[in-house]
Amino acid sequence: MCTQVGIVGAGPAGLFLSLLLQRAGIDCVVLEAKSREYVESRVRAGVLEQGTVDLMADLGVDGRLRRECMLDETLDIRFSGRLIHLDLPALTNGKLVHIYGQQEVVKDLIAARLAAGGTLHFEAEVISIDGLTGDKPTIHFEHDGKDETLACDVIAGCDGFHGVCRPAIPEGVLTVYDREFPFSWLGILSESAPLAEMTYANHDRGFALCSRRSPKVARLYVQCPPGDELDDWPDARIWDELHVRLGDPGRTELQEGRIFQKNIAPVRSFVSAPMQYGRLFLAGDASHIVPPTGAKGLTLAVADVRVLSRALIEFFRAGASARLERYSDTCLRRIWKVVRYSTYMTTLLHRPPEQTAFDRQIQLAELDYILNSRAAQTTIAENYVGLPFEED
Ligand code: FAS
Ligand code: PHB
Repeated sequence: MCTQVGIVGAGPAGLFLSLLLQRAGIDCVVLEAKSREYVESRVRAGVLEQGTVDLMADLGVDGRLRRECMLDETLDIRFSGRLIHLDLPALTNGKLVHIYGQQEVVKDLIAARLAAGGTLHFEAEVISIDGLTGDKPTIHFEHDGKDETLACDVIAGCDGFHGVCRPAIPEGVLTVYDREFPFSWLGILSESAPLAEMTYANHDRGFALCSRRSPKVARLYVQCPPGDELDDWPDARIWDELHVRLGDPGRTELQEGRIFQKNIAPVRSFVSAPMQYGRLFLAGDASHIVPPTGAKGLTLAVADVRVLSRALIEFFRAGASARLERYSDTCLRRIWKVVRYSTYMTTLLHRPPEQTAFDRQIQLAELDYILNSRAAQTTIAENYVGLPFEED
């Protein structure tokens, strides 16, 4: 088998890239280790920046999103019995965010890829990649019980944080920047009406967040110790902590319901640079992880592949490699700004176990400053709705 671009991974990065290349007439093959059912049911992100929505529209895959998504025009932060209410359009000249589950985005992208006759193999686990410094790198994968090989001109490593592509880059090439926060996020989906606004809370007992997937499905998170497991968090304890941390001790505001999805995810910032090595180009979580506090992981994956697709189109059409050569630098400018914002919001809203009394006072002073400063609120709002895409 051979193709121009071998794409490892059918998450948002790999799927958006495949559609952008396919539209440009560039042959690509997507190899996904998991089943279609698995990737379409994996609950993760929920906030889409306008740039991502615009790209879906540009690709003609936004029909269901337009019908089913919710528009978020506000962002609330609760602390010490007080409320910071951000009116996003007022603070950002009319911008807002869309709420639409990542798994729904993935469904729409897969449907579009298959409808267009694009090659997308599920349960095709990439075992290794090699020949990266030549002009014909190779992907070795298992599919239908057979060992397969895919010869490529370029490999796009879109295989997430635990994939095989980043580790294929030799020792000494990558610089890794890593910060693991001393807490995790327990996330649930519940059959219950969410709060009216996207609501973050900084409480003495820790962080909490109330988002949503529909008017009848709430997406809720609580900060928990890094070693916790789901067994440590029976439903009753989750609701207790949500009511207290969201400032609803009387249990009159936040509606409870059947919890039908639970997961615990670590909170970390991770960036590996450069994002390319020979004919291998990393995109999305394969290269970077941002704390979910900023709701930016999916957005960053999309931003990477917008840059990569433009560079690959120039490379295959004109034989020019200037954009490809500066791919990593172009993406990292945005990545670090988003890591900065996500790290700031994580530090602002969480209660680390070793937090000193001094740090707690600084945190409360920062929240009080934001409450009374339009400039501070504008800064948060413009990052939350999304920075302009890097024009490379
Ligand atoms: P992905 O991890 O989505 O996709 C990589 C794909 O590669 C997967 O389908 C995987 O199966 C496949 N793969 C891996 N190894 C392979 C191999 N050897 N061969 C073939 N295929 C292979 N972001 C937010 O913005 N907001 C959130 O609330 C949020 N919550 C999250 C919760 C969790 C539990 C996790 C893990 C992440 C969360 N994120 C969130 C971040 C998340 O949305 C990612 O940023 C996003 O999925 C990145 O997309 P990709 O880069 O495509 O990586
Ligand atoms: C979500 O809806 O999943 C969500 C919203 C805001 C965040 C993180 C996740 O900061």
